[in-house]
Amino acid sequence: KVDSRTLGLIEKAYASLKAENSQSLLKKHLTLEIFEKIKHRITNNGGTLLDVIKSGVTNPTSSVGVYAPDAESYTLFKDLFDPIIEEYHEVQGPKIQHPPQNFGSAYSLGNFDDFGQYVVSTRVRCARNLEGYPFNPLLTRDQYEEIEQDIVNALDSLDDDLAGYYKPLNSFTDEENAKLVASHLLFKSGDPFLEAANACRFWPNGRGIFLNSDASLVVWVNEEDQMRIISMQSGGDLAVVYDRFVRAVTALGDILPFSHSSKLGYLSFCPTNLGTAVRASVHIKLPNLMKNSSLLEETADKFNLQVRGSQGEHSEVEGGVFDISNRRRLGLTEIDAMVEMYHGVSAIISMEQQLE
Ligand code: ADP
Ligand code: CIR
Repeated sequence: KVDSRTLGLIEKAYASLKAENSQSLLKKHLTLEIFEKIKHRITNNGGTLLDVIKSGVTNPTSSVGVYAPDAESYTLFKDLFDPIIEEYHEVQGPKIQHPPQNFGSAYSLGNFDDFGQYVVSTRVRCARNLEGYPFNPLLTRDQYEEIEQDIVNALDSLDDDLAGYYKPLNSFTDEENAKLVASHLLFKSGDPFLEAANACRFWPNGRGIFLNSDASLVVWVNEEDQMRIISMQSGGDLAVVYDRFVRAVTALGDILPFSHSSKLGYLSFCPTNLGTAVRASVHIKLPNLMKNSSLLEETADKFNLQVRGSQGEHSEVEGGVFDISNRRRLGLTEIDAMVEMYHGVSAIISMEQQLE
């Protein structure tokens, strides 16, 4: 059971959640009944309901609002997590299920846009965490550095086009850092959602990025998740980007023990990234649809796509560049998530062309 001081903070957080105006899934699903049932609970690593809800309570603009301090929290606090997972991933059927991993064949996907008219660049990423460690808010500085070292050792074994080098975040000057963020290779510092979730302790220590020689394979270490494995390049050749992604994830998975559960698939800090943990996105220019944002939103929704801004989540659309990706990651296989995105983005491109 949580100590009385923490319980006081949990009660206070709940009261402020109830008082604030928020569209978050946290606010919607943390009913008084569920709150009373789970507020005393604590995981073996010391994770509490405060760790789960603090980001959403501190940031009323959250769309989701919860994070898991460790793998066990997904079971201990499932009365809150399950309805959020069901709604975000549009889980069909009476219970949450996730199929076994299936990367399928990259060549069931194609190239969006051979003439480079719409698609600026294509990116496929997944989240991975290491078995045996909790997530951000419960990690010690030593554990961050241990995880970093284990990942760097594994990255060292990548060869051919995947081979590259690791750079710790604390080795970058402010200018280098800003340049890498602007070119979409590096994560931002100071994300208010992560900060409130206690995910930025000891920053920038234990954090960094790996880049292969042409920056088409990027690995983020100890940001939101312990690993984000990213394949990206300019243009719209989704098949090539996905093929590289699958080769990198498979090679790293042969060495590193990824945190996984049969019900939820790959385990991640944010419940939106469970399951396949895959987000496949294009940066895309849609001048006609831009003039009709409700039509774009409606179409994206119909194809289970999510629209983000030009600098990622919670950013604005700049220069007419949208980030469009699959929204569901759990309850379908990797290749199904990719095909869903491929069909949806292709449909959006056709619609844009019809508006000419
Ligand atoms: P994540 O993809 O890791 O969930 P974000 O939405 O914050 O998180 O995006 C991370 C970075 O990746 C941002 O700089 C974003 O602009 C960039 N990005 C996303 N999709 C693409 C793409 N198709 N091409 C280039 N950069 C991209
Ligand atoms: C939020 O709740 O808005 C942030 N904690 C981020 C949630 C992840 N969002 C998403 O759609 N993948």
